[in-house]
Amino acid sequence: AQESLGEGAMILRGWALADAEAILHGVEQGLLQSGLRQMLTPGGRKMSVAMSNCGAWGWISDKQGYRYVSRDPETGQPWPEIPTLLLRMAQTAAAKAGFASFIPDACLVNVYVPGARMSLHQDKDEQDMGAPIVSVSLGLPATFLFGGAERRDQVQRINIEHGDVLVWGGPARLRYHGIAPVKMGDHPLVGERRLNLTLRKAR
Ligand code: MD3
Ligand code: FE
Repeated sequence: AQESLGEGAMILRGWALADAEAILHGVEQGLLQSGLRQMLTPGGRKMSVAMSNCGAWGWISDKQGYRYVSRDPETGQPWPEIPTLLLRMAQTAAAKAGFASFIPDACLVNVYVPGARMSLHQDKDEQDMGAPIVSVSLGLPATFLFGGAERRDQVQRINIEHGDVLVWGGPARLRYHGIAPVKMGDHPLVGERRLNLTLRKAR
């Protein structure tokens, strides 16, 4: 099933379900090399979401700001590779939403325990705003907050579940968005957490 959330935004419900276990395994292999960490905002506050990356470029936040870097600052090593199945799944999802030839070079791994949240923000650190972002959600459900082009714009609440894939491009690419505090629960495959994988073209 696919639903449009307005121009450029599409939800592919259950698109990742069949591959969820293999994708989770691939991502967890990478986390053995580049572990999860709670990054600091430029203002010096610890984020509630734990993060890591895979791909040629990884997104980081610290007191210096937000940016993409080719090495994990914790290890000094390159980030692990994007699991092949995840990469292919993101490309077919992007094509389905109308974005052919999407070549992600970055995948941010977000892990939410109950209570973790992501406040309303725009994704502006990528060089090519013509490329979409594909997001894959695994584990506990969440309420996705989808705003407009301005922070003050009204916010839609959208329930996102295990296996849902969302594609954001075109006019939706710079819309404000966030995640409401994740509720307690225990997912049979993923446990007491929510994973979100966002595939991006950073450079
Ligand atoms: C809409 N992550 O990592 S993914 C992020 O579930 C982020 O962890 C959330 O926002 C999460 O930056 C939401 C969905 C998403 C990602 C990028 C977008 C929605 C977007 C860019 C533009 C508009
Ligand atoms: Fe975002």
